[in-house]
Amino acid sequence: MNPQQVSELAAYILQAQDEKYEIRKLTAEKYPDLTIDEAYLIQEQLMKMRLARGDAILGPKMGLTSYAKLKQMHVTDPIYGYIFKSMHVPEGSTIMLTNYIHPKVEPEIGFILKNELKGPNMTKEQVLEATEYVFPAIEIIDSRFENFDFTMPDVIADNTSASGAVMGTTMRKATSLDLETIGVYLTINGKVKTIGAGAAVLGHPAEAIAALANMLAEKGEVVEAGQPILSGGLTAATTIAKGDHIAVYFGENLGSVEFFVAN
Ligand code: OOG
Ligand code: MG
Repeated sequence: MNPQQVSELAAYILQAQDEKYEIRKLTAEKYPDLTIDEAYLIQEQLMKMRLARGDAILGPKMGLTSYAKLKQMHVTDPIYGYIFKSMHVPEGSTIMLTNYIHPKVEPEIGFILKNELKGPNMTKEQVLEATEYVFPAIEIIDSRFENFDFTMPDVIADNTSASGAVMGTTMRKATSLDLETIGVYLTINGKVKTIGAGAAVLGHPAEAIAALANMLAEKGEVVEAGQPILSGGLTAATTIAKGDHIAVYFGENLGSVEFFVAN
């Protein structure tokens, strides 16, 4: 794949994201053999295009880190992408469905590091040592592909369906919680839709941050301190609709997060 093809595909995805319409997945027609490495090049190009127009990176995210997510999306491995400033949804605020294509929500545990993390061979223990706080979050994902259907390279090129992040204001020391047994449930209009526990994410959510550091190390990059990092959906994702009130509740005093969808 040459640089011009990478740019064309990034522009194709970005336009769908900007104008809120579904596109055919890249592997459906012209690029059935798209590789994971090529897909990350497209993601990187997409990122450059966003930065060039004044957007900024809020922090990295891991995706497809739980069995529930892998099974729901029919894929096999964790991936990473980036949450941008333009995707930030203030806690308790109301979003417009027209700003999305077919959004879904998932409960996540966020991390903020006090020290940068440099792979390879990063361990969960090293992640916990480097963690300043964990916080509760809801990610809004919105695949640009028809029917939310994609292969691994497609979803990587599409910046892991990143579309919105609602970050809770509760900040806890990671070492003060049991992040394996911590429970979580997500409600829509007061009805419980999904339930999970911290261990759903790679056995321990800090493993997702270690995996991020180890993947970034292949490119000579680090996980920076001070940025919010999402460790991946703890449960399958849930579709949202007009008028919904979405809330996520964590155990261990990690608190809750909520937002609304306008009518
Ligand atoms: C890909 C993004 C996955 C997560 O937390 O697992 C993700 C998708 O499911 O569309 O963000
Ligand atoms: Mg997610």
